[in-house]
Amino acid sequence: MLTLLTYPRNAEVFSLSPFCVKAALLLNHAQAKWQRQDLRDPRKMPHQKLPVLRVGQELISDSANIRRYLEAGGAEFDPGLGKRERAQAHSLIRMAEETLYFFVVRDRWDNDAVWPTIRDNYFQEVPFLLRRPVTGAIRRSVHQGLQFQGIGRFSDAERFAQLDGHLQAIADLLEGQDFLFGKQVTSADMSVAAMLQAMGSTMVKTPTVERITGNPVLCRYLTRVFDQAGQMP
Ligand SMILES: N[C@@H](CCC(=O)N[C@@H](CS)C(=O)NCC(=O)O)C(=O)O
Repeated sequence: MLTLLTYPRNAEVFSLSPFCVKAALLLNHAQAKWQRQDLRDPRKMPHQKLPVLRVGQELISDSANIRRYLEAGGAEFDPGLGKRERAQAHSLIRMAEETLYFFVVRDRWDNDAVWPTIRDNYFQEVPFLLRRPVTGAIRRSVHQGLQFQGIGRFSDAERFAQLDGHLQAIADLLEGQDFLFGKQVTSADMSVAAMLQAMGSTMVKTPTVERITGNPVLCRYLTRVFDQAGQMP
């Protein structure tokens, strides 16, 4: 039995982390037998990040490595896609994980309206009296990361203009079809849907959240991807 080491649930959502959700989608589509084990502190993990897949004594860190492991065992996440479409799927995955993801992080960590829920949810195991100083330092380092990545430097207006462009591009790709490459879920859907779901499920209804929950094309798409994936532990 494989074990996915994952951040805990966020209400109905499999995990607070979209990368853990992506890993769960990959495992379900590969029809693997797996279970979850929730962690809040990834510091003992190979990359100090989650998800991690435990296979016997081995720890496979990073959702892309988990994908490669499942493919080595025969899983096929892009059935029917040719070379050009596989390259396009690869680009969409990079857009999801290296662009959309940072909108989620910015909305959760660098937003005073959301921060108390992050502090008291992600860090509920830190004793109450230590929680503010410990989490304050972590929040400052995430803030610096967002400045370095660049998204932290945009005004709200600039950021929303960019986000609207990304979301419109996804909606345009979905026009007339169920999934990004047609009738079947592919690897690109697993990354894009995981990021959109995270963006729409931040614990406070921010303008970013409303851009997902108020968009019927994206909401229907998310329902299709998660319905196809089946039950997750
Ligand atoms: N490239 C990694 C990204 C995983 C990742 O960024 N995980 C975040 C949660 S969404 C994490 O564990 N962060 C902890 C940290 O950076 O300290 C993957 O695809 O699995």
